[in-house]
Amino acid sequence: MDPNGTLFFPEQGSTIASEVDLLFHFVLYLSIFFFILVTGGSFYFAWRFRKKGEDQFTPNISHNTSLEIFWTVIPTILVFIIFIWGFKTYLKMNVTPANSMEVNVTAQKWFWTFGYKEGATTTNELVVPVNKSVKLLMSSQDVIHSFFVPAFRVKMDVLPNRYTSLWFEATKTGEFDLFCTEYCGKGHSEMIGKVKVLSDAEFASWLASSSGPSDLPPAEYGKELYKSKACFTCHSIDGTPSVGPTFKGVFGRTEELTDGSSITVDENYIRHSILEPQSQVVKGFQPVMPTYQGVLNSQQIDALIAFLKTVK
Ligand code: HEC
Ligand SMILES: [Cu+2]
Repeated sequence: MDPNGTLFFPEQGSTIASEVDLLFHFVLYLSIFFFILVTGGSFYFAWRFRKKGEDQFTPNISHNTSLEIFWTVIPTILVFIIFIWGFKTYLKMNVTPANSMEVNVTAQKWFWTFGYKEGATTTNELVVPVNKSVKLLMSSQDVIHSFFVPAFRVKMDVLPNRYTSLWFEATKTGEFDLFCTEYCGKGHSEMIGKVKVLSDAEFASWLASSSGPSDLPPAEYGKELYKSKACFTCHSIDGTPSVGPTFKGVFGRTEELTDGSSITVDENYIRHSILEPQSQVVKGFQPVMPTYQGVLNSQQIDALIAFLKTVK
């Protein structure tokens, strides 16, 4: 199997990938072999023993004990091989190595948030070191999502109200696709991210620089957050209508709310919209904005407000 991927498989990026592929190919080729043997045999015998004349009699064969034992024992052995092999691989994928680095994963409509115990949080980008086992402790804020990194051959449902976990060890640096594979509403197809695998040194410096406060000017930091915290998936900055109101000219705009009242967009309203989005819903929109409580700290909210003021 080519580690860079084939027509049918993405590249192999984790320790478990080649094992999963090997088992898959064993089952696949074994099935193809028996498919050809059985269908080919059926056609051959139908032709070989076709009726050749009116006075032909078929011998009365009721069974053949050694043949029956033969075609029972061989498949049983093969099924056992598949079971034991599959179970061993399954155990390996499910038992997290003790020295794993832990990352919290939060899924919500329609993005991923990753939390590191050093304080860094990222959105839609999981950053991990190479050659180190990583445990993901995952939960959802709303509906069922599913975490899938094809190159790592790992996939696990992410549920509300309970933790699920998975682990992997990346074997090469680079960027790998991350998908949500449980239909979770109309933004499901945009719930995509990246796993960025860095060398040990790069990871250490990334973690150090991402954990402290940012030294960018607030409006620029806010623009970065607009992209990295997935605001852009629902809010445009050029006036294009989307799932949420456009940010073009948002600051100072008068907004009609679903409860009939109207409000002028100011700092407090924006802060409120980010932390408690369901409490004031803009008329003409669905109440689908997720809360950013616990995702954004106050410095980040300040930066977003500064950025929104510049979007004209
Ligand atoms: C899943 C889609 C979605 C995401 C992601 C999202 N929003 Fe929203 N947002 C909405 C919707 C829908 C509304 C309108 C309904 C409402 O007011 O709750 C809204 C409303 C708002 C409003 C009020 C706008 C107005 O015109 O009154 C602000 C401010 C806002 N969002 C900021 C943000 C920020 C900042 C982010 C990123 C940190 C973000 N949103 C991420 C969907 C989203
Ligand atoms: Cu999802």
